Amino acid sequence: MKVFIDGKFHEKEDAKVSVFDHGLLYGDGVFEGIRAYNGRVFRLDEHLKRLEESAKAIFLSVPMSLKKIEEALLESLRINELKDAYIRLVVTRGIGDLGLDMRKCKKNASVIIIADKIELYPPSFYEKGLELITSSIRQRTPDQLSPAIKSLNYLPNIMARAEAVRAGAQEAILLNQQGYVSECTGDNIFYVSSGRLYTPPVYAGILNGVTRSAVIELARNSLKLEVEEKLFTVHELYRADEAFVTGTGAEVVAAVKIDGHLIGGGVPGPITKKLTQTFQEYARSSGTPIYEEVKVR
Ligand code: PXG
Repeated sequence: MKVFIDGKFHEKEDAKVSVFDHGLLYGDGVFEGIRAYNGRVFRLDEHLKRLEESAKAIFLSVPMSLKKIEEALLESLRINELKDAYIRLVVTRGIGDLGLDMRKCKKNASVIIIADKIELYPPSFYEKGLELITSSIRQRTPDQLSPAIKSLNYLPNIMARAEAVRAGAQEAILLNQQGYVSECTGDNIFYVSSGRLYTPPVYAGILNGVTRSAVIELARNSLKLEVEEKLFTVHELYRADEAFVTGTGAEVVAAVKIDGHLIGGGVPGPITKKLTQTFQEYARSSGTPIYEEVKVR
């Protein structure tokens, strides 16, 4: 495997950053998790735009243009001969001294691209659905650091995920400081009631998920379903007909048990199944081609 760091490709064993990189010392940096399906990168422009916005929010000047990052990302996939892949794009603050001051990072920020084979979740995940718990860890408030920034600070999410695993569940729901549902540790959340879809709005304190946006579009345009972004509590989840989570890794997967409550009888519901299938077909037939130019008429 070859890893891109600041303009050069390195073998996996030699792909290293300095111990003085503020990404390591302070989690000072931003990232994206991106997927390629069948030779095409899914919603690359949206991921690059979110990266740019995250970077801007933390005064991180990305040392490459988005066009150059796109080229490097596609080249990473080609050099590793990948068609279906998971891509981790990271921009760290770069090398500084042992102080918090970002001005001490004299060297440019570092751009890292890791393109790896995708580790698919087991099929039972999709057939049976997931169990979720509500985490004791709350989503941070937007006045601390906006949850819309995909930064290298994932410790709250990691701790919440560990809480889920200890409880025998797969994902954890983070409530915001007002007690409303925000999102899961690496996924956004939806529920279905009387044929309508509901998901927390961005102001609930969520990452504006690329999969979430695609699912909202597909639900409205392809499946002709109504989708409402609104604040809700776990109570509405417990009494929902169906619930599911969305994310780059998981795509669309049913949540069938939440805090011990069975959702929709404890099996994936018809709308979730239809959305999972519609999303998978869409993801496998759209996106930026890795190996050939798009013919423009
Ligand atoms: N919320 C949070 C907190 C996330 O980290 C999502 C929602 C879903 O967003 P997307 O844009 O992926 O639909 C995420 C995304 C991993 C991994 O390695 C995690 C994410 C993405 C890719 C891989 O666990 N989180």
